[in-house]
Amino acid sequence: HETLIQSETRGAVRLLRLNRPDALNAMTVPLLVQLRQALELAAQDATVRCVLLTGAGRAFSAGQDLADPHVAPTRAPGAAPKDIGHMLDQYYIPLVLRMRSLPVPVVAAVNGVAAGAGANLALGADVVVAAESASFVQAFARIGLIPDCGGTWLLPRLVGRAKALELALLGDKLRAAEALAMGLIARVVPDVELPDAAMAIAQRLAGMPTRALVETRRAMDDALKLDFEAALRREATLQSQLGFAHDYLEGTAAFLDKRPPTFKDR
Ligand code: T3D
Repeated sequence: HETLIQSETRGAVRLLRLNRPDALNAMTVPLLVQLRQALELAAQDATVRCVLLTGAGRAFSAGQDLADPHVAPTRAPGAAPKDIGHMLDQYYIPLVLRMRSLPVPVVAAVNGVAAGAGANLALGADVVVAAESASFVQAFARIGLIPDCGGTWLLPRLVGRAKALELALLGDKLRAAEALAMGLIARVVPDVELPDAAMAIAQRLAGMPTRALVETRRAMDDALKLDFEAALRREATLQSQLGFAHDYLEGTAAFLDKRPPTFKDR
């Protein structure tokens, strides 16, 4: 079948590239299925310590393929409307949950426009790096939908209610520099530098204590629904577990011995 997700391994980094460049990497059912499978393979491969997600061609992803017969409203008179919630339940939600719970950190290298589900998939990564010419579009309201793939959860947390609603309601194209300025993404680099810069971040993360990184993501997400004291106690529980793990012993020993650490927990 068609390779809609290109997968490459460089050291401990698994690079996954959305690969429908002629359609701006718009998401179809086969693409969503292949991406989920690729994430599952990365999750199960103990040699993978970071996933780097990017797009082929000039876009990261234009979001749901609006011409896909699975979701496109049938214009023929009398045709039954399609339940796009079913599409979310079947394909998008498992994909996004798989990414957000991956046992390794996820870096998104946003190489061009990221619209709709494509934008929110990228924004759900742990570290989002964008090319200067990249942009983010909450395209949903323009076609009569609400932000999905976690947009309603992510946007207000990342940029606050005022900016989140402005982005979601107007659906304007947000340039990478503005996205950075409002705290939506972590870093912007010149276009030609994006592949190497994102790979360098991914390689650094891959050399770090994976389990601690993943617990950091989880603790931060969990803390959003806890009060301050509960967050303190949850930190203590997780810290207690990490304190018994190999990487803490190795990290402290390497520090005291003034040598580079070799982490292996995952
Ligand atoms: O439906 C469900 O299952 C629920 C889930 C929904 C999740 C969603 O993602 S909803 C949001 C879907 N995405 C959009 O609404 C974005 C639509 N696209 C755009 O707004 C623009 O194309 C972009 C901002 C992404 C890029 O603009 P630009 O000017 O760089 O390119 P363009 O000329 O508009 O697009 C180039 C081609 O790609 C064009 O086709 P053509 O004229 O060359 O034959 C365009 O129609 C096509 N294209 C772009 N986005 C999509 C698409 N074709 C199908 N689906 C798309 N999403």
